[in-house]
Amino acid sequence: MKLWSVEQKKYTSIDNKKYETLFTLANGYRGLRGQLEFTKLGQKGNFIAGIFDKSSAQVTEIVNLQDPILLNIYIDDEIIDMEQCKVLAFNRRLSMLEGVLYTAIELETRKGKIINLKCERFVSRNNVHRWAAKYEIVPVNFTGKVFFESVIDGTVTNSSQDPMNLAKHFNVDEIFDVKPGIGLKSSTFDKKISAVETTRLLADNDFGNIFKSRKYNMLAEKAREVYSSILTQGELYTVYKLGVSFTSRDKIKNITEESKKELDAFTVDGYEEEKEAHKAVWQSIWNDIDIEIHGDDEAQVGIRFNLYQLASSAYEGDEKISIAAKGLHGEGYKGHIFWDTETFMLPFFIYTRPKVAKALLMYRYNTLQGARKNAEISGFKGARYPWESADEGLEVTPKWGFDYDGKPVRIWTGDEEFHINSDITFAIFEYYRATGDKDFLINYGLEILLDTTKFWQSRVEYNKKEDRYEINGVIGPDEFHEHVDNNVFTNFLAKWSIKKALDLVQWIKKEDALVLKKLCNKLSLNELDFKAWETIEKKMYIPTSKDGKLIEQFEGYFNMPSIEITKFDENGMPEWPDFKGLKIAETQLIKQADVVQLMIMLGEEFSDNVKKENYKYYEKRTMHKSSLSPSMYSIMGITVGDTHNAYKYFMKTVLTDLKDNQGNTDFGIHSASNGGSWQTAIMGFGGLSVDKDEVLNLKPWIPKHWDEMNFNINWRKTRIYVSIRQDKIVVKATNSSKVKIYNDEYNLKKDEEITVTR
Ligand code: IFM
Repeated sequence: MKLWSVEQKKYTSIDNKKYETLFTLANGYRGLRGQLEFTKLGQKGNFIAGIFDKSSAQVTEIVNLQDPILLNIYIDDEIIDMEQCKVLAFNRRLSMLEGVLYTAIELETRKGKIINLKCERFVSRNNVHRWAAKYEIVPVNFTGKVFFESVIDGTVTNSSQDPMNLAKHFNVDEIFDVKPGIGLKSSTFDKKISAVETTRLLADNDFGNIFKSRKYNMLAEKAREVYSSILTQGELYTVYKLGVSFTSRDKIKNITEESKKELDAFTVDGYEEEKEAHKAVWQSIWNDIDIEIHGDDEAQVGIRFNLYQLASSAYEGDEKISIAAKGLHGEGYKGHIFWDTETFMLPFFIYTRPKVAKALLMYRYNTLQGARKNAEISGFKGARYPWESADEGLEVTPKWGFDYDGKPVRIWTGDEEFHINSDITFAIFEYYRATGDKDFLINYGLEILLDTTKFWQSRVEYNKKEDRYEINGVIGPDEFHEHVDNNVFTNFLAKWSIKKALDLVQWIKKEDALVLKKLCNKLSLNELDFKAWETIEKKMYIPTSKDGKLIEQFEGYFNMPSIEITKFDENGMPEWPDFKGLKIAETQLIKQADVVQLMIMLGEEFSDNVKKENYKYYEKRTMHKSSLSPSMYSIMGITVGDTHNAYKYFMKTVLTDLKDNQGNTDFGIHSASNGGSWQTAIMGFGGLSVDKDEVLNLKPWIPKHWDEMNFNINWRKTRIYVSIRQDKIVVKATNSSKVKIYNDEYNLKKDEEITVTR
């Protein structure tokens, strides 16, 4: 169990927000932050994917909806409250295997009454509309009256602890009595998206109901039902809170009625039955996604935590939602979707749960209209995906932020971080290459590719003097440097993407010429455009050093003062060097992997020597101020045979939230670093890559103190099992397949296990 759990052993209210993030329960449809019922300190969160609103906020943001979790327990007139009672025992444990949060506490009230509580909570994966909690209660030293007060709180706001940004995003439309049970229906201000939460308290003990009397109230924006009971000292009592949620996004006629019906059905099925079904779904998810690490418990729990959070954040049942940078775990980055999804998380889904990968890519297809609008607004053609995206694909990056003194700071990423377009097209090919899903490529991927290429065509600038195409005034992945010209990451991927579009045009002409005809019509494209694309692709400028070995992150980068990192903190991460009176942006220090990121994404485009030289150069200048960075350096280090930092970067990534090493776990999970953790394990330690001839290649290296690492991946409808030990590699496939191990080719027969010794 230890290797499947995340535990909190001590209660300190200052840590509540962090643990609420770590203990969030989510099923991709929705996320409920792991707030403890018995405290008011923290930042509650009920997010349903796809529900965004702007109204009085700075930009469109994910809506923190009415809170259905609240349960107050009173012993006579004393409320059970962590801050008012003496905490005699405390333990919280997230079982990642089951997707269940367990809480065990013993509290003594100010009048000396001791109560023992064992609680469970889950957000169902079996039926995404259901969630539930169970409370086992023992009055330790008293017999007497206890009240159970269940509340749905409609007073919730976003940014509740940030006075300048506090905003309410919904109206409470209806509060109702489900007799028994309560309901609250809300609707967002801008788009009038309705959400209904209904809950019911049940006291289903061996001898039946323990509730004596019930009272229902509507208190302003809160729905409330209270039950009284007489509890006997030393006896065990069980109370359940069942919850059901529907929204108008579910395309159901009457969501209030549906919610009541579903609550009855849930009551009939019962808590335990739903929990078992939920656990069974998690078990099957784990069969797809687990990575076993033997010989390093911290790494084992760490990697599972990241896999768990990725799987929790996605839902294949809705192709109009994607995973936010902070998952369904908090309001950080306003619930916006970044390149984090395609570049960091998607590989995990492509290789373990391809249906989810497709749904995530469909979100981009379904937001193409917004991307077209972005291009138009900024004076370009085609489709320009937003750097930060919400429900429509429109650019929602805030234009301004504020520094500590309240001084406005212009945020340029939404204006200049163009590489998002190619991050998406890159992901489309990654998906297609691993799944062979032609239907997706023809009906959706192709349109994205053509329209984003049309954008590049209008965005590039021709430099007559140098006879080359340039992309100027951009921000690359390294966000320390703004308004730069010819960022290699941006230019190289745009060039790669244009080439892919041209290849695809040739391919579709043979495969299904009608599709191309229709698309040319729809997107106003013709052969002259394709000719222009060819020229742009050939003449795209890629800055390098004079000897061609070092890639210059952007034009002029090598002329800036070179300040190297020489000091590291106790975790081996860089400390700020002396800037010698310069601003960061005036130095070669970078925030996160940029050139190295490119060499990982397009590994086959760069020689081993180029990778090595660039890794060495940029590692000394990368501050890893984004959680997206260390994983990329871990993978590249292993690739170029410099393994001395690989484990350190891996642990930094997998423990990003568990150790809160970016200091902002309070605001949500770091989803990209969840994805980076998977990539480091599989592409770094597993050494998985795909050759130019599209054969899987494994070149594993695992840290000396690991005994073995085992995982599964899906490759073109075949599941491949890989076990890496210090002295050998064991591989097995569910269909006959070809794999390379350290560049030697093996033809696996169906279900045959091969062992390659090192
Ligand atoms: O997308 C990232 C970006 O690369 C660095 N800043 C945080 C963003 C969201 O995670």
